[in-house]
Amino acid sequence: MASARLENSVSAQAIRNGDRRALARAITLTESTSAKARAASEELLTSLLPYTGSSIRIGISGAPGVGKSTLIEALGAHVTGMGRKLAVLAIDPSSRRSGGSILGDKTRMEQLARNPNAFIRPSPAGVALGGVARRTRDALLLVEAAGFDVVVVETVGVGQSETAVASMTDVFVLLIGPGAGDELQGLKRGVMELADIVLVTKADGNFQQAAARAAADYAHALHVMRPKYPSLAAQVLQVSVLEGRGLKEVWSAVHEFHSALRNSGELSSLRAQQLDIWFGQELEQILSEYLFEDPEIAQEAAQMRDRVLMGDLLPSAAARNLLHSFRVRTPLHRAAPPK
Ligand SMILES: Nc1nc2c(ncn2[C@@H]2O[C@H](COP(=O)(O)OP(=O)(O)OP(=O)(O)O)[C@@H](O)[C@H]2O)c(=O)[nH]1
Ligand SMILES: [Mg+2]
Repeated sequence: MASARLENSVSAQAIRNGDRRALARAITLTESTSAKARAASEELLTSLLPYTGSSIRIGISGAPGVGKSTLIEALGAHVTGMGRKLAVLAIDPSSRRSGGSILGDKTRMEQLARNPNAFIRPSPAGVALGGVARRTRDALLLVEAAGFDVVVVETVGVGQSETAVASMTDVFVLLIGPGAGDELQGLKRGVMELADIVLVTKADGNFQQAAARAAADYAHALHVMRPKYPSLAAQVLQVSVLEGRGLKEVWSAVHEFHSALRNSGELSSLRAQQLDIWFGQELEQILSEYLFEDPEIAQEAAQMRDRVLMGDLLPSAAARNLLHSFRVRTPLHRAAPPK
């Protein structure tokens, strides 16, 4: 089995040495659904945990075509040019494109893909958002242990994926197109509330005036919103990658925002909060995996669901009944994690 081979082949030391093949294999291991691979991956991550956490974790999101890949490519060249190492991970809701892959985006990330100080990892294909988020968190720890000190988690803005990205990054950058007056109407307030930096893209040529207007509109919208941090205001910037304007400022803004969070102690409370969310999600996820591993429980669950859908049974009562059956049927030793 491929996973058995993988388990033996990834050493924590190789990851710490920055061995890219080991890193890629370790990420593949976290994506495997086999119980053995998962145990191996958890063991690897546990031994690497002390070497994680020191990167600047940046979330980047925006509508399809807004300029995410173009910006990340340019930003990547800029930060690696300063001697940093940059990793790009993607959260791509799998429904959007089959095999959703930022690597497939050859035209705009190909330089970065060849850059020895950059590492690009596409989102695993065919997995629901919850699964992708879980694996991306693991991948984030792995790239940190491998010495990447700037990590970008990218997602296309289609709804919930922004929340997932914001729940695992330090600074959330929302990209907005220059024709944004109308977009502002359509944009969910919740997404705006996540933004630390709003970046109006393509502020060049014919778009320049529209971009300036959009920037003013967004600055106003942010101003009237409840701030995310009491002492640190979200900001709006304009960028043109095409004309090479505003890129340095974007990096400075991200870097300064991050430093401010760190100095005020808000970074450590943010990360603690994120770990809490992660823990809660894992509890729910693993609990339901245990439940459905038992075929009789799975069958009972299907029956309960039918009754719920018929309006015959309250969802909370059904869930409680099911957990009760599970507890009665499952001796504690069987509920131990698979070794
Ligand atoms: N004028 C102008 N066009 C840009 C700029 N940045 C990106 N574009 C163009 O916008 C289009 C989309 O850019 P991408 O970087 O692929 O956008 P994306 O957000 O990654 O798109 P998806 O991956 O499909 O969600 C491309 O045709 C780019 O050339 C810019 O600064 N100025
Ligand atoms: Mg793209």
